Amino acid sequence: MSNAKIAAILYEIADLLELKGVEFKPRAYRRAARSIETLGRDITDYYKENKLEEIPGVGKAIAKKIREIIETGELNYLKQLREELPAGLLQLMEIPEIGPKTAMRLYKELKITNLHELKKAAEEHRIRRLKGFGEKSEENILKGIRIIEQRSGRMLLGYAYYYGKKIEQYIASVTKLRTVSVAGSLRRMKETIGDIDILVGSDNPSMVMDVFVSNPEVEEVLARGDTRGSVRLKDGVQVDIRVVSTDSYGAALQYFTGSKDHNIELRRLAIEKGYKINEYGVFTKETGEKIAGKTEEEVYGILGLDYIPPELRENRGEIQAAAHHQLPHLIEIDHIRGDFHIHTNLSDGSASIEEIAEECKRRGYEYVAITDHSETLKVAGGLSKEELIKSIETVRKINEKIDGFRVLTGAEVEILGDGRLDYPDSVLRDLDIVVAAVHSGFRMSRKEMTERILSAMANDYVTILAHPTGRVIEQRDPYEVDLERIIDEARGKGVWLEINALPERLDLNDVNAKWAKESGIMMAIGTDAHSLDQLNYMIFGVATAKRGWLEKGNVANTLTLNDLERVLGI
Ligand code: DGT
Ligand code: CA
Ligand code: CA
Repeated sequence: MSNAKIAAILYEIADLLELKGVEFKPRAYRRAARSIETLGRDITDYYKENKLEEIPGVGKAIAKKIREIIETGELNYLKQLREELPAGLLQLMEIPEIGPKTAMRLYKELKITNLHELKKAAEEHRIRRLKGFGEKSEENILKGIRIIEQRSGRMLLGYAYYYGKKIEQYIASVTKLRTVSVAGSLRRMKETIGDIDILVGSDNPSMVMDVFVSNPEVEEVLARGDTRGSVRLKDGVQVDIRVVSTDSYGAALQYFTGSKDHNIELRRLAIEKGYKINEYGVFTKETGEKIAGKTEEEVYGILGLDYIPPELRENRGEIQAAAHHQLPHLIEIDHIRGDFHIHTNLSDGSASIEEIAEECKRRGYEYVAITDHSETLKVAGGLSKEELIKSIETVRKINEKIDGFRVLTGAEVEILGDGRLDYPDSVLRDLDIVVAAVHSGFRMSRKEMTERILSAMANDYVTILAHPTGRVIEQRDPYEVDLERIIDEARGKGVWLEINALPERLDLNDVNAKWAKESGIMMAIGTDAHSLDQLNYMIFGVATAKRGWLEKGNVANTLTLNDLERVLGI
């Protein structure tokens, strides 16, 4: 049991007591926690020597608790406190605007129990309606949440992406340079991003740095050197920049794109071939002569490798494959001809079927499936049978008006607890696309959950299994499920597994998508869009597919409308 862990427990007690409105005690716990953190010696030594009470701030009561923690690894008192209040309330108090009293009010009046719910309430302007709150406090709360999201580690790809692109475009357009790119995990399109890295190739670095810090989005310049710098944007996002000479741009882009594991493997290969590789270029070991560095293609080429797309650079076999000219021909966004998962204003979305159809057509799609929620999911405006049948009629009328495009009828149908679907077969039969989904009862055993999903997949009308593992990134772990059996069933029944493109889902994820591909499964990307803007999430679905090594032929959205109609018999 480390000093840090024991201190953390005492801090948590302090916070919980504060929430409960207990006076004085929180301060005592914090004082003890702080002195344990900075003890400079292992606290278990004090324990063994029976000298815990010699630590500043540790009295009889706290010493007793520390002994319990060291002896049992747990603390009953903390358990009890935790049971009295939702754990997420503690996170609320990390926002400067929110003290214990406010946290309790948000809990009691708006039933907010964690940061996620707080964010939602602020975004939906429910907080400003509380007495004593206003628009300003709502804004401050949102700002506080963003900073915490930053601090607590990683941003969602869907969040970092727009900032990265904006800054990339700003620098490129002001400097007129073509050698400007995001790098790091963002260029690899990883599902979460630690910080945003920008790389610029230029022989005038001070000009580039001037442009970088002049971006109107910049709130604070954290560091500014000759060739590297760091800023914080107004929303709290941190961006790092490096400027390298143009003849090293390719080597630097390769190096700073990572991943680290990919780079380590590449360096090993370079050494094997008698070269040295770093962010400046590839050099011969003997004479130190530079033999590549201007472009990434050159760098990979000199090592005997085909060009490796950034999404694959995770050291999952891509270097081997590139050496043997066996890299996959990755799917691209331009291959996408339609979207299989959309919500309209008939359930909890904001756009009408017609607006969605027009927007999808404008994007060059050939089809879109309308998949509102089913009856049981009342919180999300699930459609009754009658409403669904009426919407099928609406779709038919739109299809009569619109040329060279087809709106597919569909539904995102709840998989009920016992594996039955939320509409009878007599209704499902009339739909072009049935997306089956689990939105409740996540806590089943692995066996129960697997059986539940398998029995839903056994229904002949199911086209797609939505977000197959149910995870929500950094909010909810995947439910317990035997994915191998799901994959087998999908292959046997011809059910497509979804790559749900919502930034907080990305489910299947990259690794599971690769597994499904290798198992011969067809996948379908669904944006799960609830507005026209969210149709853009297709980028993240495709990125996940690429990271899963998927080719055009592995993804149903690349089918032409004709082929799709033939495959589905619709
Ligand atoms: P992140 O920011 O945590 O989402 O992940 P990355 O991959 O963007 O990592 P970051 O920002 O620390 O560094 C950017 C890239 O720089 C990283 O992907 C690979 C390269 N890099 C950083 N440190 C090392 C290192 O120690 N060795 C090697 N070979 N490459 C490194
Ligand atoms: Ca990074
Ligand atoms: Ca970085």
